[in-house]
Amino acid sequence: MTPSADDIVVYVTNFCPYCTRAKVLLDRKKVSYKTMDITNNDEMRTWLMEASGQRTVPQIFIYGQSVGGFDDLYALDRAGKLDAMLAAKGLTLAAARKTLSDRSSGKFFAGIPRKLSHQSL
Ligand SMILES: N[C@@H](CCC(=O)N[C@@H](CS)C(=O)NCC(=O)O)C(=O)O
Repeated sequence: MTPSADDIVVYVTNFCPYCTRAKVLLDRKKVSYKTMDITNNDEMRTWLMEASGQRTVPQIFIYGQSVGGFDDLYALDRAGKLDAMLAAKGLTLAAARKTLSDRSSGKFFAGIPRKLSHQSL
């Protein structure tokens, strides 16, 4: 199935240790995500390079936003930003980052804007 901007997507190839590490990190977060194997798909590889600006795999997209490879995902987690991004379905990356800074202001509930909190995630 083709991923949409509502999905968390990990583009991978065969025999890719960094891909495995990215999936293990996301598994630990208990979020569902789609894995797209682009091993023999030159067209997708070309698209991915353009979309991510990087030529290695994995490439991770969180709700349509390119976050880079495993190192980038890990850095986001270490910086305490990944959980909010994963919870911020439907929001842009910028909004997800803002969510973190606004969390204590009362505008947000459980990491998502109150006005969206009635929607299922
Ligand atoms: N810093 C990158 C490293 C990714 C990486 O080196 N991936 C390997 C496969 S496991 C790759 O794409 N190698 C092909 C290349 O470097 O062109 C990350 O953390 O995702």
